[in-house]
Amino acid sequence: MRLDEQQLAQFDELGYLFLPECFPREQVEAIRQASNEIFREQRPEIWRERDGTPRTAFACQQYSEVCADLASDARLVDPVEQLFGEDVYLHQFKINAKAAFTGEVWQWHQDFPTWHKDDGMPEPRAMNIAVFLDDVMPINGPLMIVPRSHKSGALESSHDLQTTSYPLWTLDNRTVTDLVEKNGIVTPTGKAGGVLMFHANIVHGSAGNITPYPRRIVYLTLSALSNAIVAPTRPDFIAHRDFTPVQKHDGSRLERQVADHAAA
Ligand SMILES: O=C(O)CCC(=O)C(=O)O
Repeated sequence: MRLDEQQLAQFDELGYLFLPECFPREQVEAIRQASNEIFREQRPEIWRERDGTPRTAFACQQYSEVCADLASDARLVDPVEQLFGEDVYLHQFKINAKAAFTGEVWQWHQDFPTWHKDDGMPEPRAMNIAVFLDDVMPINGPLMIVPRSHKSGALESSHDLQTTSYPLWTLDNRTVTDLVEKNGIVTPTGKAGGVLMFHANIVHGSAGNITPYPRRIVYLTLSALSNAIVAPTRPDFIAHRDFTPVQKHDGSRLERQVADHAAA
């Protein structure tokens, strides 16, 4: 899937791009079912909210065939390779659960400062590309993005170990207020199967989910091959050490999974 000139210009200007309806319903259903099985597992790679609800399943492409297929799906890998102009490797793979009623916040942050400070990533030549597994609505904790904030570069951040169970380098309220006064906030929403990609320095976060509607999103963090991390402090399941280029394939592998599932 290649981005056209207009999409490239939008990404450059706003720092994010939402591509609705990239994955057909049956494929999203296959990933959603895989995620249900994953979130039932008891494993160290599954991060939990403070009340024990699953928050994030890291590195599940290492044990779920459906996720492995998704981690090398050209629909996700192509646009990132196009933007960086080189091959990419998988820095991180995760499913964020944002569970109904109990899913907690992601504080305001940029991704690159965490990758840089915790993993020794040299440059912001990596980015998240995400697939919505549920309909993402204004009410169930959509990602909130401050458009154009990537143009500010990496901002000062502090290590927040308290707000949620997951440590993150976060921005202070003054910084966020200034950026929001200039640029506003957008919440890309849409049906399951939509794809959202955003720049490593875009300011973003999400509120808690007190609705009965879960908001599961799969994130691939793809890094330019020339930008491999040099000083990882986090476990391998959060910051991968396999710097080989993603061997991408077209969506037929997921289609096959759907067919196998239907035949079973
Ligand atoms: O899933 C979310 O709501 C936010 C995730 C996020 O900000 C991140 O992984 O950097």
